[in-house]
Formats: sequence, structure tokens, C-alpha cells
Amino acid sequence: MKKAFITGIGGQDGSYLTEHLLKKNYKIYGIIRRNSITEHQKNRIENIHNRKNVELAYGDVEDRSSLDTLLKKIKPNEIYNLAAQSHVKISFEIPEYTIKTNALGVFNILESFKANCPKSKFYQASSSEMFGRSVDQDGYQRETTKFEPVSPYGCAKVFAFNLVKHYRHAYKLFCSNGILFNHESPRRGSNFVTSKVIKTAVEIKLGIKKKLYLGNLDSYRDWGHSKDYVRAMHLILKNSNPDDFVIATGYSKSIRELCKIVFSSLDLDYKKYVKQNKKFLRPEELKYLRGDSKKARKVLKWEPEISFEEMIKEIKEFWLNYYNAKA
Ligand code: NAP
Ligand code: G4F
Repeated sequence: MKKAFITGIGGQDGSYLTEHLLKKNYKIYGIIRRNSITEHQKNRIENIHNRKNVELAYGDVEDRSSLDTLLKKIKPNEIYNLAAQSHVKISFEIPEYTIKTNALGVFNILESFKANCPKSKFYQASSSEMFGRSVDQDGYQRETTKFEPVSPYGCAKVFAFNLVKHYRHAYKLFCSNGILFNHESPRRGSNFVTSKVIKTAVEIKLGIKKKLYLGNLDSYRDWGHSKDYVRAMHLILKNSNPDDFVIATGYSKSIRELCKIVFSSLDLDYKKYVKQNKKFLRPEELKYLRGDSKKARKVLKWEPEISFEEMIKEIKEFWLNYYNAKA
């Protein structure tokens, strides 16, 4: 039975990746952080955390000792480093903390992997936020596009990306980067734009809220579904060589278009409800993302299976059911 070690197991991707690997007969080890409200520690993994093949331990990527203890004991076949302060806007507010987790945390886990289980395969959750203001002439970002990050989050992810490549070359370790574009699901935190728009539109429909306040409506994102993207993570580690792969749908929409689609699916006119509030603007904005994932499609035979429309519908149904159950 293969063993996978997952940091960030309690997050959106960590929870879907656990479900995906359990179906492939993996034994899963994950770290969770201590939270003063114990119930909050396992929110997204409520249905799986007490399964026979899932073992959780307290740990933190900023705590090298916890990583050493676990990796020495488990010696996993695969390590997925998904832990991060993953909110870009919040990274401007807590930059030092973000850099510690998203950059130095990756250094810690790479060092622990090198010292305790160098035969493992390592996946790093890199991000399209690393591209920042850089777009190729044809309007796409791909593995060869220059990184010009525009947030503390993006800068920290570039540091981590480079470190992973360095460890691959210097120490001949199997470590790969997945450069994932935005991906969403009902498990997405409700302060990310897709969840926020859909949740608030449902609340407006149900008479719970009157308006939706957003920041920049004119940025573009390439949105996929988390379930499709965790499949790609696994394929990246199954590849014969360690490498870096862009994972994206290749379609891009603005936040304004997202609002229009979501509100009109609830028979509402978004223009009546959506207002801008400066507090949601960022000191520097990443304006445009559209990924070219040809390499992953060719080498890994990866394809996204869930359409944007299906994903929006699933998230909308999640929030409608949530409020119906409360009523
Ligand atoms: P998420 O839902 O915010 O999950 C992040 C997880 O990391 C949470 O479980 C969090 O624990 C944990 N964590 C945070 N700091 C930690 C630390 N110091 N030590 C251990 N665990 C820590 O994010 P996601 O959407 O699943 O994303 C997973 C990874 O992919 C992240 O690295 C993110 O930056 C990256 N990424 C995401 C996207 C996307 O569109 N979703 C795109 C590209 C890259 P708590 O629950 O205790 O906070
Ligand atoms: O949903 P977002 O917060 O995602 P963002 O900043 O693109 O970051 C996500 O994707 C990255 C991959 O590219 C990941 F690495 C990262 O971890 C995270 O998962 O914002 C999307 C867009 C931005 O342009 C933002 O300015 O929506 C715009 N936006 C407009 N109003 C808003 C809001 N974003 C949020 N969160 N909240 C708003 O009120």
C-alpha cells in the first residue's frame, strides 16, 4: 500500500486529494494545525478523517521538528505540500506570516524530506499568482513565461518554486511544481471571489442580504474545479521525471462576467446588487490570467472534466442547500 503525506490536508485541495488517493488505495497521513476550537480543525475532512487509512497528526510547516518526527517515522512514497496562507489579499495584511509559511515553510519541508526520506516524491503547490504582471504575446501564461509577482503571496511562491527546482538539480531529489491556476469548489473558503459571489447572490435571492460588495471587477481569472486539479497533482508525481507543469482550463473570465452568470442563474440582475468597496481592492492587482496547459495534457494525459458552468451550479446548490437546511 502506497503512503502519501499531505500538508494542508484540511484545506480545499487537501480534502479532495485525500479522497482521490483513498480511491487509489493509498494510506494517507496528514498534518493539521492546532485550533482553539477543535471542531474547526477537521471541517472539510469530517467524512474521512476517521477512516481506517487516514492518520492525522498535529504539525506545522513552520515547525521543522514536527516534520522530522513524522517523515522519519512514515517514510511516505509521496509528499504533497499544500500548506499555505493561500489568500492573496490577506498576504498584503500579514506579509511576514505569509512569507514564513509559503516560502520558509517549503524550505523546512524540503530539508526534512532530504534528511529523512530522500527516496520520496515531492509535490509543491505552486501558483499562477507567480506570473503576476507577465503574459506571453498570445495572451497565455505557460511554463516558460517569466515570473513577475505582484503580491507577498506571489513573491513567496516564486521563492518556493525556485527552491524546489534547486533541490531537484542539486540533490537529485524527485521534486516537482504544479503551477495551478485558480480552482474552486463548494469547499472553497467563502472569502475567495467565486464562493463570495455565489454565496452572497444566494443570500440576496433568499432575502438575507441586500448587496454584494467587491473589489476589482475587471480582473480576469482562469477557473477550474479543485477535483480536476488534485488529479493533476497525483499525475505529476506519477510522471517518470520530476518536472514543472501548468494546470489550467485555457478559458478566462472577468469577475464582472462571473457576477452576471451567477446572478442571472438566480433570475437577478447583478447591476442592481453589486457595488464596489475600496476595502477589497489590492495595493497591486494581478489583472489577467489564462493558462496554457498543453504540456500537462500531452505528457500527463491530463484534461479537466468539470466545466465552469457545472462548477458554478455545484457551488450554488451547496449554498442553497446550506440555507434550506437552516430554515
Ligand atoms: P486552503 O483551502 O486555504 O488550504 C490551505 C491549508 O493549509 C489549510 O488546511 C491550512 O490550515 C493549511 N496551513 C496553512 N498554514 C499552515 C502551516 N503553517 N502549516 C501547516 N498547514 C498550514 O488552500 P487550497 O485552495 O486548498 O490550496 C492548496 C495549496 O495550493 C495552497 O498552497 C495554495 O497556495 C495553492 N494554490 C491554490 C490555488 C487555488 O486556486 N485554490 C491555486 C494555486 C495554488 P488551516 O485550515 O488550519 O488554516
Ligand atoms: O478569488 P481570489 O481571492 O483569488 P486570487 O487572488 O486569484 O488567488 C487565488 O488563486 C491563486 C492562483 O492564481 C492562488 F494561488 C491563491 O492561493 C488563490 O487561491 O480573487 C480573484 C480575483 C482578484 O482579481 C481579486 O482582486 O477577484 C478579485 N476580487 C474582486 N473583489 C475579489 C473581490 N477577490 C476577493 N477575494 N474578494 C473580493 O471581494
